[in-house]
Amino acid sequence: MSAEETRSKGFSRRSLMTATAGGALVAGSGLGASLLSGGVVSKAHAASAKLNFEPGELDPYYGFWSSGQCGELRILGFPSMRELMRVPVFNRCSATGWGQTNESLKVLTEGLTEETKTFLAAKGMKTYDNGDLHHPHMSFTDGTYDGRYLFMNDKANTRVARIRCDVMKCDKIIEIPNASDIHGMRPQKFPRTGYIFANGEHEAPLVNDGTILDDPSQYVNIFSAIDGDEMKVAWQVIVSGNLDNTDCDYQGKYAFSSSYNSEMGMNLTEMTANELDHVVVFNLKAIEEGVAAGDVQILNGIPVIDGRKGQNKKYTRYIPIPNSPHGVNTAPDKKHIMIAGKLSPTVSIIDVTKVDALFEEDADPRSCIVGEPELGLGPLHTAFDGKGFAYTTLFLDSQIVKWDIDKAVRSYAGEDVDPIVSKVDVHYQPGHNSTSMGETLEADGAWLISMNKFSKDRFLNVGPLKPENEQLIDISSDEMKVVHDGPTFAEPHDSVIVRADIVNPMNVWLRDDPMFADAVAQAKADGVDLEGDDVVIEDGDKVRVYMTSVAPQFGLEKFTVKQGQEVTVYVTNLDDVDDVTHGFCISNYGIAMEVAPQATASVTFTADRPGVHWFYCQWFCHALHMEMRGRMLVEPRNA
Ligand code: K7E
Ligand code: CUA
Repeated sequence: MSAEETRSKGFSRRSLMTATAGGALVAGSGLGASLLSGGVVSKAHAASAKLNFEPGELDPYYGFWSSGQCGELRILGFPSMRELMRVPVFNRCSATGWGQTNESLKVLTEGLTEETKTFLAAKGMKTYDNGDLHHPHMSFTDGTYDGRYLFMNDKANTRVARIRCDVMKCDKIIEIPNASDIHGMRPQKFPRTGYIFANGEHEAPLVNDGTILDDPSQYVNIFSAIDGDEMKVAWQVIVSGNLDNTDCDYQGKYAFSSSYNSEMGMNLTEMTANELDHVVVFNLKAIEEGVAAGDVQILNGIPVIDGRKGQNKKYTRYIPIPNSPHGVNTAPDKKHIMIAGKLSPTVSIIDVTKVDALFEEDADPRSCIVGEPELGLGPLHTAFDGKGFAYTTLFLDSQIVKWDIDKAVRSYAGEDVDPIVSKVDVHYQPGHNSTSMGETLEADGAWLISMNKFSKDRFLNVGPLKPENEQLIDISSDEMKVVHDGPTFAEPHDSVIVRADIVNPMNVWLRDDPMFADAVAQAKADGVDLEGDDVVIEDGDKVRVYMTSVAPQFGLEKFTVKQGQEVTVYVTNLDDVDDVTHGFCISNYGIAMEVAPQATASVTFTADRPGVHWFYCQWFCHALHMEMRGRMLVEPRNA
């Protein structure tokens, strides 16, 4: 389905065009006139017509929302803004058992460094149970979303995660060694993803073992390229300055990271002293060649290249940018990259066709800047409509500014043109904004979401902690129109809006899914048929309980274990009907998990509390859902 058709189901531009061609139907009406002047307003009508959704009507887009310090990914129907699902990633989830089931613990632990595992084990923890998820982005093929994966960062504990879009579950989480606090993160756009580029935000000693402490001159920052298929760090680059956000070009040649605190200051005054900070350009081919040639140090198994300012190699270039730049956003024109000035009222426009020249000797590092429009106070992030316009959030002005990229370039070249098209007030203090398909070559210019940090008076008061406010803006005409306020809990930073036809999740699990391959292998070793047997296998101090579930019954009405035994319960949901998910919860044992149709889920715990403990289905599945229960009998140790 094309973007056009997706957006305008039921009110298609094509049928309008036909009507216009027919003439008399709309002659003289405002609609007819606007269509004749280019069809721009027809999109406004199409978009507005689809703002209100009838019950049961599906959205034309998926929204994938970060949740900041909640650590999960949220899926919305867009533009209705109906929250469809929460996918636990870096957080502990009470409903699904994420962080407790063996399947999720494998994902949460296998990518941690040995040092972190030791550190956590001393606290009795297997993994971190918090995260700070800022930037979700979908994998690309040839410059547009391909529906394979979503990738996201954890600023709190220096991790990058991947969600499989076929089941919408996280299947890989890796900690990034050598770096501190992954912030900006983007997948490679071309030819495919490929690399995931990840910025280490905070500077620290490269070997951070306490040998170097209060000596900032020895701190460094680390940029990482992760192989998104393998979920392994491919290489890293040491850079100067704190890395903030990142994006890459549509040629597959360069990545760009904004960098505040080029001063490498340790306090606010030091960090904001310079008028100019910089954007670091990473030359992917040169870095790959340097890694192949062995111009690296190997740290924690990763080849690390020195790309600091002043080294005279071909790996990086530093473009001076005013002032503490933040957002980095590549336009769908394949040519321009927008760097938001944050403390400067400007957005600096990099022309990617002029970046090759930066790597020649004695090149002026600002020769790739082709525009620097002054847009308003506190520019943070920029989105695009695919029609030559850019939309930048102004944090301090509480506005979105729509501006003309071509006019900004011409104005920088000396022509007397004003690039600003219009501004709209938002409520209040916007951070990221996203347009429908806006970070791809298929940007369709229908919608923009402004993700505002403060809601203040926009909703009923819920106490000192207020929700954020996300405002839906119709951008199909020059005048941007706020058409919906959406309160959100802490704290979506960023989002991507993906055409619904690109995303095709399954309705039930496949029995050979890798997510529960370990359970299948263990059952096989025990001679158990997961899809038929309900048995208890005692193996010394360990007990393995295999149980099927078909609404409204578990395969076992009771099982007996001894106090102190390590018990693993495997539940296989044999229902293969859409939406018949079961849960497995053992009361007063702190055990609960989700078992979706055709999945096997497992949980391991020590049966240290003797007595009768009911297990029950915690996912309402059937008229007899309350009856879906059984007993775990725990024999006292000395009985
Ligand atoms: Cu601007 Cu973490 Cu993307 Cu938030 S960052 S706003
Ligand atoms: Cu099974 Cu509720």
